[in-house]
Amino acid sequence: MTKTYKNTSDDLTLSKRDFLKGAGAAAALGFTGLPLLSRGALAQTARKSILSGCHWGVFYGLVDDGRAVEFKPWEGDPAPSPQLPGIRDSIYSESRIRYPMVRRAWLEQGPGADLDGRGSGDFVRVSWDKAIELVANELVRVREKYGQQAVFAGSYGWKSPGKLHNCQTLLRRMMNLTGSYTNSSGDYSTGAAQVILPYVSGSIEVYEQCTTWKNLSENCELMVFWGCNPLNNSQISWQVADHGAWPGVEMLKKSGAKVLCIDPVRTETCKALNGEWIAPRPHTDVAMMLGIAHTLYEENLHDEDFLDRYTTGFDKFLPYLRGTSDGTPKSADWAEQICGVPADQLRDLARRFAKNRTMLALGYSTQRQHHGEQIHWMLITLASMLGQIGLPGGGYGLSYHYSSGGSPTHTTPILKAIDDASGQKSEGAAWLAQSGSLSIPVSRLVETLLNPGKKMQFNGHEIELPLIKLAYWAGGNPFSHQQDRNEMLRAWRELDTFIVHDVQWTASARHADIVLPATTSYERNDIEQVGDYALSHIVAMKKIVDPVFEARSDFDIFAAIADKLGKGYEFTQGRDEMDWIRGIYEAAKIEARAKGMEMPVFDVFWDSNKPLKFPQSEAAADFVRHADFRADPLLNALGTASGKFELYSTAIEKYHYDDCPPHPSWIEPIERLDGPTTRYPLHIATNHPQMRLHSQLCGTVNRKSYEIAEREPCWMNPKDAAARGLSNGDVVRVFNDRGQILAGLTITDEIRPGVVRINEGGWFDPVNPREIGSLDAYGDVNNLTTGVATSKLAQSNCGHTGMAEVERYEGNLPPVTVFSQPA
Ligand code: PGD
Repeated sequence: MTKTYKNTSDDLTLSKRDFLKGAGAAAALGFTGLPLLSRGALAQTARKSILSGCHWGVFYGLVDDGRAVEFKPWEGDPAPSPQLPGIRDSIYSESRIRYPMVRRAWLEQGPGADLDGRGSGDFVRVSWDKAIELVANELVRVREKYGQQAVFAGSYGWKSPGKLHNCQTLLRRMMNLTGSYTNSSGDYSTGAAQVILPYVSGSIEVYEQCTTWKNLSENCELMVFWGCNPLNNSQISWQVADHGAWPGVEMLKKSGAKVLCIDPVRTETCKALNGEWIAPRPHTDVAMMLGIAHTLYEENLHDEDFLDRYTTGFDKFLPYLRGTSDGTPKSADWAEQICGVPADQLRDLARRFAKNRTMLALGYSTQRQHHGEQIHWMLITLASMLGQIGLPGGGYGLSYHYSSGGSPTHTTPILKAIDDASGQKSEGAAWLAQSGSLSIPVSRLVETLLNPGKKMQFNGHEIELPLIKLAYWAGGNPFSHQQDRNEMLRAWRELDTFIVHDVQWTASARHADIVLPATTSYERNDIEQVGDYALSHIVAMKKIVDPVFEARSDFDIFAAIADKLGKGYEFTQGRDEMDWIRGIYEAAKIEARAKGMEMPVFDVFWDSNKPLKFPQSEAAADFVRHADFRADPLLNALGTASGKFELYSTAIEKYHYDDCPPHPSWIEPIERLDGPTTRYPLHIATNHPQMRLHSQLCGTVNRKSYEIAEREPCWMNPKDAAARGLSNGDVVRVFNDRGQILAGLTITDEIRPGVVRINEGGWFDPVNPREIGSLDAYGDVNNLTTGVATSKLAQSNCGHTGMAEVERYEGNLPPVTVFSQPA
């Protein structure tokens, strides 16, 4: 049955009339307030207001005389991101890439020339025709000389949303049509968890929907945010953000549920909910959880029925927990020595968790650490012992902090994106992108460049690291996201050629040999869904202004390269931008009809200047994670071998990995605060920033809201500052054996003593780019973090693992140069 839904002024809603009478009739009958920007209206107004959207939400671009003057939030956004001014500025800022550029030595002397000179800014402007020819010829040269695998196109990054202009899919589409390449698997966000969780709960789980905020507000008595900060991180989504976390947190606040925040930093969420703050030593949460689990068991507070019915392997985990297998009971007293939280408090937590309907909400940063696989496994073990998984308001949730997980899912068709021409499904998530001649774990490129031919264990099998001579990046910033910048610089010298498409002169673009200027999403048309979990609307990501300087869309760039290599038609299929977008919409329209809904015809949707809203069922509003499994564990068995939560994995046991045992375990990381082998006194927390998305928008006006003495801020507890004689606003040198950066000091008691916070995503700005280990003038924290992998199982990144020392910088202050055009 086709449903009719009420229109509101903020969004375009589904209508039966539209189905029956077609586009013209629908427009004539008019949805209330439709369209804000009819073609007639456009002609009459000098200032245009054009609906669009991006990672940060749905917004309007206000345009005067062809220039975007403001980005204004859409009326339906419950919590617009404060980052909007920077989004507008990303079109015009001083760090915008204007023209195709080639590194002079590479252009004049050929691939591989003067490798130390990468990053020194000596570029030559070339025409688009010349740039396309250089790229096409170099692809052919490298493939012929070294083999297809020598081209790396596993390009990882947060790019921009949009079902057409997904630059990573487009890169791989061009590569697949013209040959092959080495790909990457996994992602930097949840690389450890997404590999171990299929063994534990039968799916990657980290990106699954959580029990809704509404359900929490009605049923949860104790909400535990464990390294989990929705009110910062849900500003952005992989698609277009819906910001449902804000009303969600508000509901929780009104419900009066008790809130506990376990985090080295007192987060925005903790402050907004007036939560109780417990700050363990970073990287010791597994020990803390074990101490709580031990108390649950010793005080008989665990749920044996749940463990029997819904899990396997508790009997094999128990000897470890009780210490009968290794002589060390994982008691609260034992845990206190490691995590620094008093044993009595841990015992009290165990009792409170058991007594109340408790939701354990875990964030991703806790697994972006050495041995990061253990924590999600241990959390599920703890939640299993509490026996509340699948009950309203209880259990665990792994994405409350991400893309507004817990914001109820709407009934909607799923937009089908352009594909990578591999014949495999690879749209959307990076870990599904498996096309290419072979694939390496995403954070292992540096290791691969330094060790071609080396054999590596990865998730139960052996891979051989390929020889790579050309790396091609679009939509990512490896000189921001990869750990241990100086090791990376050494590795990059193994490459003959590094090609980057970007919008901004990021450190990656600066270290490239060929740099191609891409359009921002505001200079092209696209289509996307709102909310990774909510899926509440389909929104036209409309072009707000014409491309500036010589920027071209990645679609056009890759189409031109494919054409040069004889595959132009195969790449575009003879369709232009709007043909593709219309096709994507039409396919969704057919799917919607099969679900009993009728979407307006494309032109009505596109011209309405409103997002198209989809309905939400009562069941979705009250969704409880794993309720179906709890109700019927046979019919709704999990995807594990046993169909239950596996607290001991016989599959992992067979791998015999010394760094990933077959049950959740506390294993000392290579370095941590007060750790046995640690050489530096301060742990570096590399949180996600509040006023940019990773490194995106670092080159914009938003920086003015947080920079200190023009540098990235470094948070420090007053006790640590006093011990070093430091004052607020000092420029400090933060250093360890791996690297050194400058930063601006903020002294605050919202961080635990012994921990400093420098957000990830600051742009790398070496004072002497030719020198490995040079001081970074701005403050890219990945100079300081370790490049080791989490373990042989996931081979993921440890972006939060790193210890350092901080001192006042007494030398002449080097200027920050990374936000201007290269010399
Ligand atoms: P972004 O800054 O989003 O960082 O790493 P990622 O590489 O994703 O980079 C995206 C780049 O794409 C930007 O330079 C942007 O300008 C460009 N871009 C955007 N749209 C387009 C487009 O349409 N076309 C082209 N050609 N380019 C475009 C993020 C990664 O960092 C992630 S996901 C995580 S979770 C990790 N987090 C941490 C961490 O917590 N701590 C540390 N120490 N390190 C981390 N690294 C990881």
